[in-house]
Amino acid sequence: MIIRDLAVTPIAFRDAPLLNAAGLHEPLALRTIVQLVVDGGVVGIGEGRGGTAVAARLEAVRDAVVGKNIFDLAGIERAVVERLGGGQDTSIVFSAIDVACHDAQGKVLGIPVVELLGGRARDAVPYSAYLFYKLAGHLGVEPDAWGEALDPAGIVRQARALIDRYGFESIKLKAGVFPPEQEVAAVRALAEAFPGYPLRIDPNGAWTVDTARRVAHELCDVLEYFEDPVLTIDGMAEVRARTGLPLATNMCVVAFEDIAEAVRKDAVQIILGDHHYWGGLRHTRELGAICSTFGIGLSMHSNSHLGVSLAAMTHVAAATPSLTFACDTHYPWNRDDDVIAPGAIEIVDGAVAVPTSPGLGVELDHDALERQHRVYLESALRERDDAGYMRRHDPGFVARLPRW
Ligand code: GKR
Ligand code: MG
Repeated sequence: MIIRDLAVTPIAFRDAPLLNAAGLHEPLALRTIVQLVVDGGVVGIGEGRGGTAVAARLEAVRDAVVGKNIFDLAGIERAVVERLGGGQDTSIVFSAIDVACHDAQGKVLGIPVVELLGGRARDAVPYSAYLFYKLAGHLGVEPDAWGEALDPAGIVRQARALIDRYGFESIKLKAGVFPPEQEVAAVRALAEAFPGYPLRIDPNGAWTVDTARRVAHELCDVLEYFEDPVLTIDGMAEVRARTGLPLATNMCVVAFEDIAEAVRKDAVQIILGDHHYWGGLRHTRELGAICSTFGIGLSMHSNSHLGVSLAAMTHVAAATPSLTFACDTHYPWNRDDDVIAPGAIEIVDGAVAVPTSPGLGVELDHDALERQHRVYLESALRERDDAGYMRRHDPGFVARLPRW
């Protein structure tokens, strides 16, 4: 089953004015859709990070990938690394191709991707309600239907809306936006409004060790885990030593070579894997095995994404026994502009049922793909710039970490 072509389609889709430590989400978010055309009319699809740089790197590896067999993932990875060099930018490119290869493999064999990854550890994958501080609407336009969330009452309202619609059973708050006391108050309000729900807070390294220690003291009775309170492995090790709270990261352990130091220093008790960064589905399964070896928990990070990624995340999470936490997803924020045919994948009772049809179990809606590609072409947006957009809202904003 030889790859005959690789089509790369950069897309843009609507996003809400969500706040984080780096700034403010722009009106459009970016992704890249890849289609691998294989012998016999099979087309494997993948979704990866957006922006011109990623699309250009994918274009740059096309001739290295064309002619390879979809089952030769190691050979395809070697060819991509030879062309681009190692490192995370290359992992990002390979992972989109890896997902498309898995989709094609499943279609050829008539089995879902989860079976290719070793079989299901679960039939449905739980996701968490991913809350953000949020402006009422994008700059210069009318408020949107989500409403404003700038204080504890707004955050509880947002949680209620997400839980009512999707049935989520755990909650994550993106923090690092307001002074920590305000964010502690928001988590306390969530604990009161949703008793017994596992809660997480993630300020993306916006706090010093002292601030993190203070927040840990205030929230230790309600947090399931504390995500990236500080930036570095050493900082995380210090917070862990001083608080005993389980710490999670998608910022200081982002590749296999970071794991040894984190283990040695007991800096991280949960790694947030993400196949888009960790080199695809197979390597994410391997991450699960390494985490189990060292007694580290595994959860899943997300970024603004659409349904091809949600399907891939669901298959790999279902095939990874050690992934025992509800995964993050931005899907509720972005799904209105999805490029997959509707009906194949849905969050119900806080979880996504693992698709049972061949491959990823989702198909591209080619009209929708063309529509979102046009949105990309007609927009000036080529790379994500949360800080730049934030400065249009607050000219004094400096994306400095740690901030408090
Ligand atoms: O979408 O603003 C966001 C998030 O902050 C995202 O960019 C992070 O990568 O969700 C992510 C995280 O957990 O750090
Ligand atoms: Mg995070």
